[in-house]
Amino acid sequence: MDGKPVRPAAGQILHDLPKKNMFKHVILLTIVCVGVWIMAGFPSLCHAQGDYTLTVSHRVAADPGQTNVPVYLVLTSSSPIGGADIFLQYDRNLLTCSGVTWLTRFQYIICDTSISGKIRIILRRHRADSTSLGPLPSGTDTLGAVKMNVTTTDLLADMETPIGFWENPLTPHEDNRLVKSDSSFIVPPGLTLQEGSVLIRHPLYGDINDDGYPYTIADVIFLVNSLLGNQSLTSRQRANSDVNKDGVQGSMADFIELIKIVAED
Ligand SMILES: [Ca+2]
Ligand SMILES: [Ca+2]
Repeated sequence: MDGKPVRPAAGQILHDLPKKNMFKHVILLTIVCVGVWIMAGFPSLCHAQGDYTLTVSHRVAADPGQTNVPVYLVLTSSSPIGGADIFLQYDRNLLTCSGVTWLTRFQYIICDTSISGKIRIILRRHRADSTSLGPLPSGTDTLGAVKMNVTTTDLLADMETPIGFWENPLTPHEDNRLVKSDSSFIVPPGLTLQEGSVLIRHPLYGDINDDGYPYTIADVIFLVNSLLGNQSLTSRQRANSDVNKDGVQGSMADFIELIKIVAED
């Protein structure tokens, strides 16, 4: 009445206090709930969209001249998969594809290795007129292995050569893709493609018995026994036996070159 602000009674303050605290608690609870949703709910939302990866074996060690070196194709998927289209490319000057073996069953397989440096693969778990093989369950499967023959050329040092995924600019769709059980496709970036490689180890020429010491009497004896058919060589020993570096391993010409160098020492 006298114009002064009316101070709330002590009882009124005590009555308002729980309401204010409750308001704060509601805001706090909302923040916590949103945080929990982001931490727990959002990742599951990503998972629902799917995690799909095609991986080629990385740094597969091989020797010059080695044949049928397996380079594995691995599929990881977060939902069932009915098939895959894969287009690989590699350096045809260093590697040659000698074939493909399958470790996962498919009813329909096309594997075209006729173009040097390219491998085109089409895999389907079941034909349109058959349902005897269901889709691959989610998880990780080794689909198969591309087998590679390695050049015998002297590369002067260790060399890692990639085996990657290729997209043909002339095809109207992605060449690398997965087929879901509802016949829809999963393509990059939804599908991660991890390229692999072969690591070609440089030989220690002249070290036929692979003991770390080249051009010794023991190496001569080892190569003689190999030429006589009494000694089989590992891929490393065969690579080391190309003493004259002409790309022909363990030949009579290599033996003559080996004798010459050992005699000079
Ligand atoms: Ca040796
Ligand atoms: Ca040779």
